[in-house]
Amino acid sequence: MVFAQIRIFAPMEKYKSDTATVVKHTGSHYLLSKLPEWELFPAVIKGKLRLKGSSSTNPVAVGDLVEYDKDEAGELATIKSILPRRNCIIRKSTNLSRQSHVIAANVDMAFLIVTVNFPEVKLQFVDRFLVTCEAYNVPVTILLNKIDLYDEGDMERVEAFEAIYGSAGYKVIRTSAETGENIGELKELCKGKVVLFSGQSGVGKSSVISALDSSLNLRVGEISAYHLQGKHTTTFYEMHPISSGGFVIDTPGIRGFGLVDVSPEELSTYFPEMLRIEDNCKFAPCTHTHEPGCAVKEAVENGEIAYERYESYLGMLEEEGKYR
Ligand SMILES: Nc1nc2c(ncn2[C@@H]2O[C@H](COP(=O)(O)OP(=O)(O)O)[C@@H](O)[C@H]2O)c(=O)[nH]1
Ligand SMILES: [Mg+2]
Ligand SMILES: [Zn+2]
Repeated sequence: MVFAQIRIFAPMEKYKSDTATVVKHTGSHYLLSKLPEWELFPAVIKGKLRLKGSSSTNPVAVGDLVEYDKDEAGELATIKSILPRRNCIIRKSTNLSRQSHVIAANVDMAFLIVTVNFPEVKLQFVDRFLVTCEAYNVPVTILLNKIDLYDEGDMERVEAFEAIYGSAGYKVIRTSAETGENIGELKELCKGKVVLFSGQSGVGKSSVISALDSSLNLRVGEISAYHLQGKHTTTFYEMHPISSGGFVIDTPGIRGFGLVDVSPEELSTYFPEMLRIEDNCKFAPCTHTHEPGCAVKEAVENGEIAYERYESYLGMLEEEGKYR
């Protein structure tokens, strides 16, 4: 134990290794920290630094592990390279746009927050987000928030939502940032991890994060990100440490969620409930649209696969085919 302490606090030891995680991006500057330590220092990028083959608007994203050099004074770091990503969350603002944006990299878990009312959930958004998580290797859990607000009719929709996504294979947790329902469980899930919170504007991302750690002072009811997008200003993402353990990334107002590099041929493999059974289709590859002996269509007909999910699949298949 004594050895462990000496190591952590020895000053020379601290900057010996030269990799750190990007925790914030503001314009031309980045803030880095050697997680799980939380000691921030500024960094810049000199020249052009691009990931091979990437058409992303941001070469370095929050969560990226980077190699850096420090200047003589040891104050400003220069990012030299980005280490290979374990995973990332990436989107296009519209299907037509060529450029993509990496929201975060190397996340241990994404929490997708939804509400069945205030605002009403858009399944298209949900399914596109989930497909991206599957395609880019990010484990995802759905939080059904504002559970304290719902009347009987809303609760029926809560149950329908849970049935659809539960049978697809996703964990759905009911939460309330207002009453604290299941916030304790959420704290446990965040411990020792870097987690991302995403979801439509107004579902309670900032509120849930504030419920995890009230000292974070995140602005609730913030709509400025929405206005900023309208003015073509970049929105910035930021990581925060939470007192019960772990690091969270809040994402401000995302309106659309366009898929990046998901081909029509592989799309169904990103629907876990389709992936599980598509070996049983008579034809391979099978688009699960018109082919005879299609196991996916059969499962939709007998209710094993939710019709809503199949409909989302068809919609994405058409969209992705159109803009290739
Ligand atoms: N009753 C209730 N209101 C909530 C809950 N979570 C968020 N809100 C409210 O919903 C609005 C939007 O919340 P905010 O956290 O800013 O949403 P964000 O846009 O996803 O970050 C605010 O007025 C919050 O007070 C909840 O669980 N219950
Ligand atoms: Mg917010
Ligand atoms: Zn099929």
